[in-house]
Amino acid sequence: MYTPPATIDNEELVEAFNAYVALYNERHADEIARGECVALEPSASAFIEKASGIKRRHVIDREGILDPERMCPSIPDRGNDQPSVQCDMAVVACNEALAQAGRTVADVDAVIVACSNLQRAYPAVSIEVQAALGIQGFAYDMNVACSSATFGLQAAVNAVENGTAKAVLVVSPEICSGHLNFTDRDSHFIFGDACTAILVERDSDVEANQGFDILGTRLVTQYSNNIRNNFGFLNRGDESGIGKPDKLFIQQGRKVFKEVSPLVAETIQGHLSSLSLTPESLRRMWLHQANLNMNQLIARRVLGRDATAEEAPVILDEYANTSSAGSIIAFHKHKDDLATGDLGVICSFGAGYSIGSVVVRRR
Ligand code: CO8
Repeated sequence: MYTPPATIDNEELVEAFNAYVALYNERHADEIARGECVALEPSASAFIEKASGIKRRHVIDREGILDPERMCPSIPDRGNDQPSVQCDMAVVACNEALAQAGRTVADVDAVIVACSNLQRAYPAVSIEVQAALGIQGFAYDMNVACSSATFGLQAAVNAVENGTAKAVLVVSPEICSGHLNFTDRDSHFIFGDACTAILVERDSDVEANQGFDILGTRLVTQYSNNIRNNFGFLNRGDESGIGKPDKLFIQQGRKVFKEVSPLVAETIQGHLSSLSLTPESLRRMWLHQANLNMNQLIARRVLGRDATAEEAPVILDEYANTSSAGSIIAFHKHKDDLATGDLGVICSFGAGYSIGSVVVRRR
């Protein structure tokens, strides 16, 4: 994985948010007094940690986010002859994945960039990453929001199984700070930035005791407007909508929590059962990292009891929600203690709604 070096803890984020709120309320004092405008309310770090489990987040840029006059990352535009920000992140993560697998770029013939937001429409970021790494073959981008990485894993498994590729890099450069509304009290604390990469190869190409077998993948989608972002190429067709909150991340957090949690638990249970496995046989669940309470509820529903921190590890405190990278970061940081034959499930969930379950076994 690639982790941006800069971090923002809850106290720093709340201090900047509350300075923005004071400025806003001061500047709109007359309209607020006349009842034409609603005064903004301050945020609180104690609420953030209790409601979400998040303590800090890594970000591409701190200064812009913490500037009460700006409230968004400051990421300078780059010329077309420079690598894009997402390409830079992806190359670091891919090189680490290859080194861990004992492979070189010559062993890889496909790249899938799977993430929530791409920094441009075209050319595909994945093709830029492919060129930057020097990989022969093909590449494409895909987006299924928080489930991009697990859906990307299934696409990679399909390619390896049907022979269109022999080894596929699935890379998720998530710059969530780019589309988070840092002036929205309900969600300003939710996201962080990171990039993960996974190498998927044919079973016969992997040495004994190396990596994980993918026993199966299961994808589920169900349409919902409860997590939405209307930013897109048609925005300029109606200038009145430009800059409105719906052109960034918006959600009905409570509804998401209530609707998605049971769906995720059912998906994992159904997936395990289709593989003739039981929840008791799981050594670990690497769940999507959006909300600590949500993960505890899902793990409890799957296992029929509370999960230990070892059974359902949490990286939210350090990284916040990194969209599709979250469950893969949990996997990356909490996989080395597994013994040959140990079973686990990587499970993402998020906008769409979309759920991706990947059952793996330590080789
Ligand atoms: N500080 C202090 N108080 C606050 C704050 C704040 N910052 N925000 C809200 N409050 C108050 C509210 O006003 C409310 O007060 P009252 O009870 O008096 O009305 C009280 O706290 C409770 O508010 P909520 O009901 O909103 O709080 P919740 O307990 O529901 O917690 C969460 C909010 C943390 C957002 C929670 O609902 C949650 O995490 N839900 C799950 C959401 C989820 O998993 N979403 C997944 C989205 S991620 C995804 O799919 C990827 C999308 C693509 C990536 C986008 C990148 C930007």
